[in-house]
Amino acid sequence: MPTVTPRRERVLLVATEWTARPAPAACGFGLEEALAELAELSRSAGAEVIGHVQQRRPAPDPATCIGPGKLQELGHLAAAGGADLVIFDGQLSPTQQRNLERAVGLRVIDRTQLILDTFARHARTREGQLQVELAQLEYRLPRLTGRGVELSRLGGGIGTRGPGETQLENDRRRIHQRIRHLRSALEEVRRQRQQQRQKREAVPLATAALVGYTNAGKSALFNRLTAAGVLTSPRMFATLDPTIRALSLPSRRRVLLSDTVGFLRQLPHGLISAFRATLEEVRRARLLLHVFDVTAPHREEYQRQVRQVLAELGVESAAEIMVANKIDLLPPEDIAGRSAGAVAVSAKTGAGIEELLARLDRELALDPLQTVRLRLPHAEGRLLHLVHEGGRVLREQHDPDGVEIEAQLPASLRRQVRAFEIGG
Ligand SMILES: Nc1nc2c(ncn2[C@@H]2O[C@H](COP(=O)(O)OP(=O)(O)O)[C@@H](O)[C@H]2O)c(=O)[nH]1
Ligand SMILES: [Mg+2]
Repeated sequence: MPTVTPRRERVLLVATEWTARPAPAACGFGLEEALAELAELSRSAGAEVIGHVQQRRPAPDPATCIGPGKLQELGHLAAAGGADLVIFDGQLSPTQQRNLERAVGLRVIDRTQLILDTFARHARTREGQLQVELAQLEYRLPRLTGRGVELSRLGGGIGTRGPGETQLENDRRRIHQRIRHLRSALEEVRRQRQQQRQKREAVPLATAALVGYTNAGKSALFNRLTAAGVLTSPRMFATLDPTIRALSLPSRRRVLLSDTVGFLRQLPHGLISAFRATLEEVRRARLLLHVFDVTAPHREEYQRQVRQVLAELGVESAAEIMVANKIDLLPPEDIAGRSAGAVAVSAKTGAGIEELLARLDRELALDPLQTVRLRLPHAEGRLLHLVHEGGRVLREQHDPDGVEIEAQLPASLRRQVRAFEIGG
């Protein structure tokens, strides 16, 4: 029997820019960048992009987001290209979404739904899966309600009102039930995660975190690196969390590597809190591997977005290694020009991985952990915070004048608190 591969969904993209609205601060995304990003996200969700429509206008149309002319253009494109789905950049109200679906005769979703779908597909931890489902349901609820309003307005038609409303009520009740269930399951998973972290932290190992814009290839690189670095004592670091692994560097030094998600501009609300938990690992990292896709036309813009997320997380002092990924997609003569200052690698072929491991080794050697005793006056709250954030506090004793601390600090951080060291 011939194997059947599911056909990829054919999608049309719509990017919009509202000229009467000031662009959100620090958002360097114009129409071009927004389209490129949307195309990448769509492909990552398994779709085939068959075309796009752009619209620049003072403000969105309340009923259909884009204007009537553009809507017609979209309809023609969809018919001509045999589209299955339309994806809008930005957010659609439930009403706009419904009106658009009716006008184009196709399913229409917005960037938030696309992102939720992508993350649902890629979520590897139980916590991630629960959180994404929760965000998806929360997104769906008001959209159900929207249809409820519409149905009751239609009212009267035989067989529409009663059963329609009942069905909606049932749907709503089921969703609320599921949401309650997900919330309590999440609480349990978080508790376990906290316990795991405490166990991990009992072993003083440096953590390196992979950061980088969505699709840069962090997870691919995570798999490549952890396959390359032989795990010495797996039982010791066994963890339920598949996004953290111990790996052993050429010097035999061991390091915990963590994969992350959530580096994306304008993240859907429900997901922000989800990623806070995962990004906690980033805040604890001594070293960041900032991965970018060398082939992405707007890679500098993506790097800025990543740095902005890092700044929001309060991560500013960790050392950073830039990693230019996907060099297998470039002709050899173009690689050096596009990866200046970065380690050039391919997670796919394994090219450059040895160099990356060696580089990691060197960076960690430059910043070894040292045990120190400090006495910080109360006025030095900022330094106390730094010590907690960047080091591992072994003992802490408060008295009326200040606080005495014994901690393991990276050498770089120790230099900042040298004035407060005491003998011991
Ligand atoms: N050609 C090529 N594709 C890659 C490479 N690394 C990752 N990819 C692809 O890029 C996409 C995003 O990778 P993923 O690891 O999920 O990115 P993440 O969002 O940063 O974790 C996937 O389709 C990968 O197969 C690489 O080195 N070369
Ligand atoms: Mg990933």
